Amino acid sequence: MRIGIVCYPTFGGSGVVATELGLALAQKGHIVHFITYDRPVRLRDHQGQVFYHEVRVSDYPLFDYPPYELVLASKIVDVARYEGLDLVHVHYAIPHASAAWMAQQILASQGIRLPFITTLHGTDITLVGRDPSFEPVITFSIERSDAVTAVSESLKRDTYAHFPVKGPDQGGREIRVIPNFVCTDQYAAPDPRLRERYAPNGEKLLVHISNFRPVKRVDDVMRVFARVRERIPSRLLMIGDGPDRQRVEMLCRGSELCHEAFFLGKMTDPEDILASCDLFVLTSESESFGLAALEAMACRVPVVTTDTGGTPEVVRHGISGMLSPVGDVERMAENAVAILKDEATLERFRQGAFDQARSFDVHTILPRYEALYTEVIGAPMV
Ligand code: GMT
Repeated sequence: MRIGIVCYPTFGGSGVVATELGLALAQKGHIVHFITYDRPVRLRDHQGQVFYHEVRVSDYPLFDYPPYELVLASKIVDVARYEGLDLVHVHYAIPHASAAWMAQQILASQGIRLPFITTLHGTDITLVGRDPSFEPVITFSIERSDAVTAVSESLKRDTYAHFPVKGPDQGGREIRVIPNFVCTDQYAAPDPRLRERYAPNGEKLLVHISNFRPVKRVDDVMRVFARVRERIPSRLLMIGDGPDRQRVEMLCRGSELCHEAFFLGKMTDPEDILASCDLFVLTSESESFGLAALEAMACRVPVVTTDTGGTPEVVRHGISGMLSPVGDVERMAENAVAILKDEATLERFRQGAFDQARSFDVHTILPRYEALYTEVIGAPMV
């Protein structure tokens, strides 16, 4: 198949999933065209099956707001016509789904059929998407997509709850759940040099990865760490960057934690570090899936997280990690200590994490996307 993928090229989970999906599809022989405004950060070298088309908005003085969505729609039209796309798969509804719909209409006027699939990732529904200034466009593009997927059952429920989208029982739109995935055979082994650098005295290594937005409650990560280190010698690695990083980093510098917490910034391939850690801490207010937690589990790292949105679909309490209410830092710290308290328990959780990650392996999930593509391409034009 010739597949167009539209996504954010940044470190966010939706861009990572879209990129890994495109790379995995290319490995199976499909031709993949990424259409976005910058080279996706996870787009590694490939073997001629993957193409990247940059969407560049011209800087005209009249534009207080660059019309990205229009240029994206034009680029989808261009790539679809000249590369003969069979379909386009957009990740994150805003503004990709409505741009794909616009491209579809333009192509239809030229006698070309281009089905599009929209994958909902989380904040496009639970946070940004709920803003009334976006709602009508999101509802419309969900209804007009040829197929819609959500990355968790929780996100599917949220979509029906927050948008006036009718379910299949009312003759409306079916949203299929296709969970995010990991390539479990690609993950790195622990690196003794990293442990030597960050945990030179055999401390336990806690790690957090996010975009440091308010929804991640990164202050809670620090609070959990402050409590854990009182009971178990430990260090914390903070990976990523975003609006709350500086404030939290300043708070940390002004406290006794400053020599035990390391802010490492954005990383393209965090798995090298993840594999050397003992516990992943994710304290989000809401999380439709928690891809970073799944990537940690694929590196045999158990997860302490909040019981919110899709996290219980990813992390099994008592097996691959532990769940507790949002904001309950005492409980999260207790959970962390319960996992880290002795090597046998930690090893049991490590194995549980890896086994659970394997149920989200790319080899299991990818065929579900391929089947959906085949179905959508073969469907009659409406
Ligand atoms: O976490 C973010 O805010 C980024 C966002 C994105 O779209 O890049 O992540 C969302 O999509 C990820 C991939 O499907 C999910 O793993 C994250 O749980 C989801 N984030 C939230 O729901 C907050």
